[in-house]
Amino acid sequence: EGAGPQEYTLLKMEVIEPLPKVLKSLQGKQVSLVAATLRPETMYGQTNCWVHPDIKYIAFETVNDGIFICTKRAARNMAYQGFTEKDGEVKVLMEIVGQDLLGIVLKSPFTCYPKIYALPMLTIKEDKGTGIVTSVPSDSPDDYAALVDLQKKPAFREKYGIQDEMVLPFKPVPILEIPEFGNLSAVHVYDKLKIQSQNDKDKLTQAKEMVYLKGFYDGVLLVGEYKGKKIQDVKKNLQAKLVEEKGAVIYYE
Ligand code: A2H
Repeated sequence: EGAGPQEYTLLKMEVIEPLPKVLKSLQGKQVSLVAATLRPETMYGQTNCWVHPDIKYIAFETVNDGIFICTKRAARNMAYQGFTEKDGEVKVLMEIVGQDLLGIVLKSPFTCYPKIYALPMLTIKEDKGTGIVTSVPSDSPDDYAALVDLQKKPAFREKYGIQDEMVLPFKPVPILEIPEFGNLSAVHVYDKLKIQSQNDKDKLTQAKEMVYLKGFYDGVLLVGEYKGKKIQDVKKNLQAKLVEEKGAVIYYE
């Protein structure tokens, strides 16, 4: 990783009312699970949100964007970036373990699915981003592998209390055309490398390297107002559009 701070697009995945039991005390407020992404141009393809069942998250109040749910570590960073009333200070409203966020219903900007669900991903790192990830299985090999794990393994769903309708209807959406990989590049490399699960670490690293460079330089959008344009030319515009429409904020770490 480079010397300077990394810029992320922080996507606001808003909890749909009525709030679930664990979040009842926040009723009446706008509550969002916030996900750090490097790929704002892929948000058209979101199918779900990922949380780690064992990671501890907090809810805290921001000045302009309602209540955020993320790791305490990320909230502290945000407190030094103007997200909270007092610089450097996070007022923790609630602590929640990931397990208790599973199955929560969300709406998220740009995706064609009006409702998506928070689902378990076991490879989320506690010390990166917000500990919450938005899932784009068309273009992220990690996301596709984790979604297939849930779709193929009823016992895995059962273990975490995930209902079939939270998982089975959600198909990867063709949003980017990448030369040689087609319009579902993550699916293409997953099949090609014969990836078995989200824990197939070495192959997933290889898969990510294969898709990333090609996607960035030669990928073309298939949907939205920049349909037909190259990603590298419109990535910044799409990030700006998300921010303007209050669907995202910029975050550094
Ligand atoms: B990306 P970098 Cl379509 N643990 O967003 C594991 N992964 C995390 C994370 C965490 N705590 N926080 C963020 N991420 C993921 C979209 C995407 C991403 C696509 C393709 C590739 C891709 C949709 N998921 O990332 O180490 C987030 O997933 C490939 C690495 O800071 C975020 O962008 O470079 C990316 O990893 C940030 O990883």
